[in-house]
Amino acid sequence: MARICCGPLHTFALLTSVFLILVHKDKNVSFAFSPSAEWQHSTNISYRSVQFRENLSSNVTVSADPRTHTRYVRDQCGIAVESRINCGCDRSLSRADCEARGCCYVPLPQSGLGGPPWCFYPVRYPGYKMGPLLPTEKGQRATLARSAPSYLPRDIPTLQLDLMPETLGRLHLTLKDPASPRYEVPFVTSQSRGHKDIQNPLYDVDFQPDPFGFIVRRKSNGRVLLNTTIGPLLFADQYVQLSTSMASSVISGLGEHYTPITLDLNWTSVSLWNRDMASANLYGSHPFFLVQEGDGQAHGVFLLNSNAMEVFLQPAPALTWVTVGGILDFYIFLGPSPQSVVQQYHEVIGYPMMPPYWSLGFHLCRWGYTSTNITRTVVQLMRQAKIPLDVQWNDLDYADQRRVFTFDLQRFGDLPRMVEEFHQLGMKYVLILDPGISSASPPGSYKPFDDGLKRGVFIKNSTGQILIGKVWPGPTAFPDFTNPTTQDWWTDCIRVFHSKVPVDGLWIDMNEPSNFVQGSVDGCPDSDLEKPPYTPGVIGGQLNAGTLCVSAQQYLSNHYNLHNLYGLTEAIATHRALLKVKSTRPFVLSRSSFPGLGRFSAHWTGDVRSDWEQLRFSIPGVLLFGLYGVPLVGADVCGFGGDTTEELCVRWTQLGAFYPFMRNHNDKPNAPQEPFVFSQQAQDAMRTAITLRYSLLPFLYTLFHHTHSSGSTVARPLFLEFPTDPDCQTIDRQFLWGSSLLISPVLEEGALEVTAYLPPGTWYSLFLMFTNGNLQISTKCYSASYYSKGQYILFPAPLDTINVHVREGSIIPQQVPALTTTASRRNPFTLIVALSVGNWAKGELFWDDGESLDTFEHGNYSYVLFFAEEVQNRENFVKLNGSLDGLVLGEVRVFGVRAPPTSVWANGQKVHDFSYSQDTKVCNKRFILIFKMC
Ligand code: MIG
Repeated sequence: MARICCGPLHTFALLTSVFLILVHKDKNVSFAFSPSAEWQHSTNISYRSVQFRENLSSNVTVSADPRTHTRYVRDQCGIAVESRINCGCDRSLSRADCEARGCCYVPLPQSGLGGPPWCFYPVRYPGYKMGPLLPTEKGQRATLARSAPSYLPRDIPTLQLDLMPETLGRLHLTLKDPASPRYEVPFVTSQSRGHKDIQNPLYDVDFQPDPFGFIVRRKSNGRVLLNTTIGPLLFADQYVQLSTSMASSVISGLGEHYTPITLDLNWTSVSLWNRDMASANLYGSHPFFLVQEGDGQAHGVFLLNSNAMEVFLQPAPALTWVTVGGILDFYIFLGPSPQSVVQQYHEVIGYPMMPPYWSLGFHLCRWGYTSTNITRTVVQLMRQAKIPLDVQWNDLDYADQRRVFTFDLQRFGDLPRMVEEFHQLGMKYVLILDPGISSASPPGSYKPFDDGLKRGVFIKNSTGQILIGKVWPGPTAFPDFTNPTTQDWWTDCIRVFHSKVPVDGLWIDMNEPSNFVQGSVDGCPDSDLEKPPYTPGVIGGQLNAGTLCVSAQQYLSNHYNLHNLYGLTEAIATHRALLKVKSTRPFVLSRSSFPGLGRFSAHWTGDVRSDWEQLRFSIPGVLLFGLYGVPLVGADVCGFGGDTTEELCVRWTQLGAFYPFMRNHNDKPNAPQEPFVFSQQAQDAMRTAITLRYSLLPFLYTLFHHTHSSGSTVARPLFLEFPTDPDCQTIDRQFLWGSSLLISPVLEEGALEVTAYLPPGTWYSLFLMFTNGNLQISTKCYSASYYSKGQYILFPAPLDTINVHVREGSIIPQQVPALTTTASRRNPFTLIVALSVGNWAKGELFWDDGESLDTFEHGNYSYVLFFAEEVQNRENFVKLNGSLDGLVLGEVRVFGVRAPPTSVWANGQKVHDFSYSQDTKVCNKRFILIFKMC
C-alpha cells in the first residue's frame, strides 16, 4: 500500500511526495501533505456580505417615555431617555440631592429602580479641563485640572493624560495622578510590546477640552467607537467614573458572570469583584469587552484596573465604568475583525500556555472519593467500561484534617503507591490545593505553617498581625503570593509534597480568596477601605464579605487593590513551582481568574448546578473565557451541585466532549455520576462522545498551538468566524472548534432533535467512525452533507448523538482513539478531508512530545500542512519534505467526492482496500470515500 505506512518513519523526508490520487474518468483529485509550506488562516470562502445596520440603536427597545410614546423624546435637560447618564451611580438621590450636584431631575412614571435614572447629568456637566497636548517619548501628554471640586470626597484635582499609540490597531490611554503615585496593576502587561512611531493607525482620537472627554474613531469609516463626552470624568481617591457611548449594542465580555454571550444593555450592571459564589459577582474579573460593530468589524476595550468595579450598561448604547481605586489604564483594540481584536488583547495580557497533551483527555473527579481504594476502584470501573480516562483526581478528602500538603494516613496512607499505579496505566493524577494554611496545628507539627510563619509569607491585617480567617481546615492564614519569598516557600512546599506524592498537576480552589468568616476571625477595622464611600454591587454588600478584610496588607499593596489578583498570583506561583519541580509543562486549574491567567492556568466555571439551564449557559461561559485568553476551560460535566439525571449527564458528556477542558466533577452529598453508574445505553452514548473527543485530540492540540503562538481561540463563538453574518452575532447554543468543526449539542430535556444554524456553505456530519477492538464502538460509516444558505436546520439527535459538522474545505487530523492519550498518541492518524465545492481542502497538524517545555519556542515540533486539490494530471503534484518522527497515516476519509472513483492511488501505488458510500442527504450527489493506508 502507500509508502506512508511502511513502518515507523524516521523523518517525514521519507515521505517525499506522499500523495493520494483518486482517479476519475476526467480528473484526478490529489492530496499532498506539506510539512513546511506556509498557509495563512484566511480562507477563500466568501462570506455573505451584509449591509451595516446603520442605526443600531433604532433596533433597541428602550423604555419609551410614556408621555409621548416616542423613542427619542427630548426631556427638559435635553437628553434622550436611553442616553441619560446616572448622576447617582454611587447612591440614590432625592430631587434636592440631585440638584445639589447640579444634575437634572426628571422623574419617569415607572419606578426609578432598574430603569432609566431620574437624576442624570446635563450636557457638558463640569469636569476636568484639558491643557495642551505635548509630545512625549511614547506619544502625547496633557494635564487635566478641575476648576471646582466634584461631589466626591478626596477629589484628585489634577490628572495626567497619556496617549500612547502602540501598534496600528492598539491604542493605550492612561489617566493618573501626577502628584502622587497610585496603585497600578502589576504582572499583567509585562509582555506587552508597542512601537513608538505608528504611521497611519486604524484609529483617530479627538478631544473635547472642557469638560474633558475623548472620542475614538475608526479611521476607515469615521465610526465613533468610544465617546466619553457623554458624561463627566470623575476621579477621586476611592471613586473613578467614566462613561462612553458604544458603537453598537452587541457587546461581549466583562465577566465572570452568568450571562449569554452578549450582554443585556437594558439598564443593567455587572460587578467585578472575585467571589466564591455561584451567582452575581463570580470567581473571576475580566474588565475587557468586545463590540461587534454590525458590519463584520469589531473593536475591544480593556480597562487594566483590579479594584472593585461596577460597569453600568444602558440602551443608548452606552456604559459607565465605576472603579473604587487605581488608575484608568485603557487599551483600545481596533481589530478590525473580531478575531484580530482577540489577538490584539492577548498580545497585551500574554498568549495562553501550551497545555500538556494529557490535559486534553478526560478527567474524573468528585468530592467524596474518601480513600485510595475507592479512588482506585473508580479507575478500574472506568477501564472495565472501556471509557477513556487520562486523569483521576482527588478533592479535599485526601488531606489530613483538610490541611494542604498532607495526606490522611488512615484512608490515603498508600497515596504515593496509588499515583504510581495510575502512572503505570499511562494515566495522570491531580489533587486539590487550597490556599488557606491551617494556623491551629500544634507548633512543630505542621511545617507549611511553621515555615511560612518564619519566612513571613502570610497576609497581615491592618495592624501588622497575621490575618486569620476560616476555611476547610478551620483557622487559616493566607499566603501573600505577591511576595517573592512566598513564591519560594510555596515551591518548597510543593517540592516536598511532590517528592512523596508525584502529582502531575494542581487544582487551586478557593482562591478568590474564599473565607467562611467575614474579613477575619477578628472582624475588620472600621475604615475607608472596608467601607468605601461607594461599594459596587457585590453579594453581601461589602467588599470583605466572604473574603479577607480589604485593609489587609500584602507585599505589593493592600488587599483592597490586590484582591482580584489573588487567584492569578497563586496560579503564577503554582505554575512556577511545578515548572521547577517537574521540568515539564505545568498543569494548574484555577477557580479565580484575572487577565493573564491563561498564561499559567486552566479554569473551570465553578459550582454549576446539575440542571439544564446551567448546561446551556456553560457554553457562553466557556466561550467567553476563550476571549479572556484562558482557552483551557470547561464546566463540571454533569453538573456539580445536586443530583444529575441520566439523560442530563449523557447530554452534558456530549457537550463536555467539546469543552477544551473536560472534567466530570461532583459535589459531596450527590448521587454518583461517573459514566459507569448509568445504564448500558447511557454508557454507550458517553463512550461514543468521549471517544469522538479522543479521536479529535490532534486537531484540538493544533488549535491550542495556534492560541499559544498567536493569541486566538480554541472553542470559538460563531461570530468570530463568520463576522459578517448577522445571524451569528449572538449564537451561543452552538460553537466551533477552530474554524472548521461546528458543535450543536442538545440542551433541552427530552429533545431528540436539535435546531442548529449552519453558516453559508457545505457542512458534513461527523460521526465516530472508528472500529477499535479495544473500545468496541459502534460505527456509522456514512456521512450526510448539508448545503446551507445560512439557515437553521433540524437535525436528528437521538440520545447517542451529538451533532458535529465539518466545514467544507477543511482537513481534520484525527488519531485512532484509546483509553488514554499515552496509548492514543501511538496510534495511526486518520484524515478527514471535507472537500469544498471547488474540490479543495486544507488542514494542519502541530505535533510534539506533548509535555516538554517550550517545544514551539525551541523548534522541537513538527508542523504539517495538508492540502487536497483538483489537478489535471499526475505530474503536477507538489512534492514536499519535512520531518515527523514515527507517525503513521492509517486512513483517509474524503467527504464530498462527486462520483465513485474507479481507482485510488497513494504514493504511486494502487490502493485496493477502499470503500465508498453514497451520501444520502446530499443534494448534488456526492460520495464519501474511505481508504486504508495501512
Ligand atoms: O467550598 O473542595 O468549586 O469544585 O469540589 C467548597 C470542595 C470547596 C469548591 C469547588 C468544588 C470543590 C469544593 N470546593
